[in-house]
Amino acid sequence: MAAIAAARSESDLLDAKGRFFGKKGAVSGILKGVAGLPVEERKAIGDLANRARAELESAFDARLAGIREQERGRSEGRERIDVTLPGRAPMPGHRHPVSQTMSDILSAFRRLGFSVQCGPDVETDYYNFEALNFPPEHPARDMQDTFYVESGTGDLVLRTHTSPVQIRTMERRKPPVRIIAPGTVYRSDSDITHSPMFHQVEGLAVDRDITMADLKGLLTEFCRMTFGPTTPVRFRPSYFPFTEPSAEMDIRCVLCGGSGCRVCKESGWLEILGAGMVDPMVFGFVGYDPEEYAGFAFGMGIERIAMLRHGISDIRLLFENDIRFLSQF
Ligand code: 2NM
Repeated sequence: MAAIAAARSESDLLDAKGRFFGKKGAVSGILKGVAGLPVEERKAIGDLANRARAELESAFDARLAGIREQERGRSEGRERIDVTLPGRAPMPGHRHPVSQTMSDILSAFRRLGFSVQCGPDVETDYYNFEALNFPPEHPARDMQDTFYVESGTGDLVLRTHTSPVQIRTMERRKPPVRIIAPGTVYRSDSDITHSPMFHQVEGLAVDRDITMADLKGLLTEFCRMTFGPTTPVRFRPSYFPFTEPSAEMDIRCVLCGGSGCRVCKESGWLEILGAGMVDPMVFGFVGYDPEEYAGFAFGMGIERIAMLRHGISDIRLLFENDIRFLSQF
């Protein structure tokens, strides 16, 4: 009884039980001895021994229940949940500002009737330059400006624009065509406004009676959807090898409202995109008859638009992936 009372844990108690009730235990010895006693003593001693065993067993059981109860009380104290503690806030991520801007631009053009087309990042010289009417000595083809891929044949490049997607689509499909080509493009250029890897959306519409008025109408509507319904816009003449005539489109400076600031270089206007009527030479490469069809095309840089939207002054911030910077958008 003293050993039972002294047990502090379940394993103490089981040790004690083993000592008395085990094969060579004291109680087991007494019970075994009963059989060898003279007949006249056997019944009395046997009864006493059985009573002692029963008492010890119920004392063990009671102590075991007591120890378990104590242990439960201890662990409840230890493990109690403090429901007044503040919760663990989830840390949801969000889309990169360039991805957000890309999605918004694609949504706008989808609403205007365009469907999305994609193509490879590694292109042939033919699709990236030749079919787009770049002359053999055009400066954009220079090793300084274009990333060439070591292919043995020397005619693979990292695409410098997504226009090759338009060529590939026109090769496969007859007009009418209304597509936009989003994607990653590469140019060997790096400073606060240029990254060697950036993103573009280009668009193309070809049909029997497309005119420059369609180009102006569509792109004006796009700018109103993207920059606000009263945003003033203007078109300026420009030049691209693959369009004739060509234009650049500006919006009223979103930062100063036109009065002049550092971002718009005191002009009051921000350049948003390049555009033009597809050059008949390009139609020649894809087998469209320039007498039957006309089209317009345009292209814009996504990082530039994301930077204007959020007032970001250095393009490299977009690609350093510092979460303290990105989580602001
Ligand atoms: C621009 C500006 C003007 C353009 C032209 C074509 C194609 F394939 F149809 F000839 N795709 N994209 C284009 C025209 C792109 O980006 C500033």
